[in-house]
Amino acid sequence: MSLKKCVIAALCIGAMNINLVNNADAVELKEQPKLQAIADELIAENRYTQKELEAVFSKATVQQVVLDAMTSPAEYKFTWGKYRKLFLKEDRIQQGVEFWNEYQQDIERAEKEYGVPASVIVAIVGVESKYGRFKGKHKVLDSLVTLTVGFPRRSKFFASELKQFLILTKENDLAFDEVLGSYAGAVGYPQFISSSYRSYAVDFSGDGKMDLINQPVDAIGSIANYFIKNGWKPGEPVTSQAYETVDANIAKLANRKRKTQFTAASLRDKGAPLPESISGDERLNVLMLDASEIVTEPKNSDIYIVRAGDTACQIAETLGVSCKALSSLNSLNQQGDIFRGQRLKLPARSKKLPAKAKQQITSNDRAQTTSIEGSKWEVAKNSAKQADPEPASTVQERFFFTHGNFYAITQYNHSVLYAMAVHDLSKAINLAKSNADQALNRDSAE
Ligand SMILES: [Ca+2]
Repeated sequence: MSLKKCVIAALCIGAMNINLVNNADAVELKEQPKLQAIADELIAENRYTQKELEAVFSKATVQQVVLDAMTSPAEYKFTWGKYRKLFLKEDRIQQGVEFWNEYQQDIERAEKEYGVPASVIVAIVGVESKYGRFKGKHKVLDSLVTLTVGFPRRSKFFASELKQFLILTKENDLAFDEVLGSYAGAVGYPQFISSSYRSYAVDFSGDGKMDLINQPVDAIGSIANYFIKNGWKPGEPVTSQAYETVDANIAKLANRKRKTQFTAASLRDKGAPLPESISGDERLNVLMLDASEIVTEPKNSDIYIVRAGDTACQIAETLGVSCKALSSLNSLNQQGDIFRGQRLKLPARSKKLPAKAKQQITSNDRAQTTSIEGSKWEVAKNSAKQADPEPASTVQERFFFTHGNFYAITQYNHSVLYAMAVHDLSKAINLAKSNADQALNRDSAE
């Protein structure tokens, strides 16, 4: 099938779900007005000649698999529970610590120079490419050409990215027909799209190249640079603690917006239990995630999910296991620091499980918190109210006070669920890293 026919077919895919192409077809630039328009701009800007561009596009092929990925309904059904299951896995946390250890000097240099926490930089690399393990296997040239000519709904966006990609590859001496990325054209460790690459990539390794595909150090500096250029405020938090219930006046303000909406002072006036460290003029949002997005885990009595107010030894006692064994199995530090939402592996029970504990494990399976929060957070007064019997409908949601830095993360990906996943992963990695460092210090002291 020629591409011309494909494009006409593409206009119908929503209604008819027909195959756009059976086989990858080479592109004839002159037959594609959208591509020729990009070419004309590049020629007018003296970046390419018509002949060069004809050669470029002759290497491009339309990929049905890219269109399938874009139109997959799964794309629009991501819930918080799915995000968490995908990103807050033990291996992603552990590999985050390994990545951090491997590039510690550069990650800490980025934190110092840009003011973006090391753990957030690591979490982004973890969420985006699993620390470089999955940088994408689609030819970016093919993906962007396919989406420009075959995906009308966002054709303008992808045409612009295609133009940026062609400039980028020339500027950075990259082989335009060899660069691989996601089906939407995002590349490298941080999965930058071409326009972000050109705007925010830095040569953090100092070798004269900005290479986000092969140089993790460049990715580290570029992610920090991206955040600082997109409103990251050094030293400020991302979210305050998750609340299961909040004052009715605050609940009325709850929304799903990315941006901050209210001053801390106005929220305090309405009864928000914000930490004193937050100044009155700081702006926040009241974000609500509903029950359909709250994670549900398979029943597994070998795992305990930490709730607000738990301590390691109290959990051990309730569940009839040894506190020492629990701490050792989960590599807890000497203070036994745990965090809300943490999944603790349970050691073999030293005595019969008390009925109360069985009940607790079951309720743990049913009702999960939506956020991992550091143990440093004081337990909210509001959470304590949970003991009161409440109608089911009032415990179907969680509230978060989000800060400007939460918005900065959503600049990377516009989903509030994405930002929450990055935030939670960063906290989990931070804790695992600090535990690993402490264990290392203990070993070397002995
Ligand atoms: Ca470099």
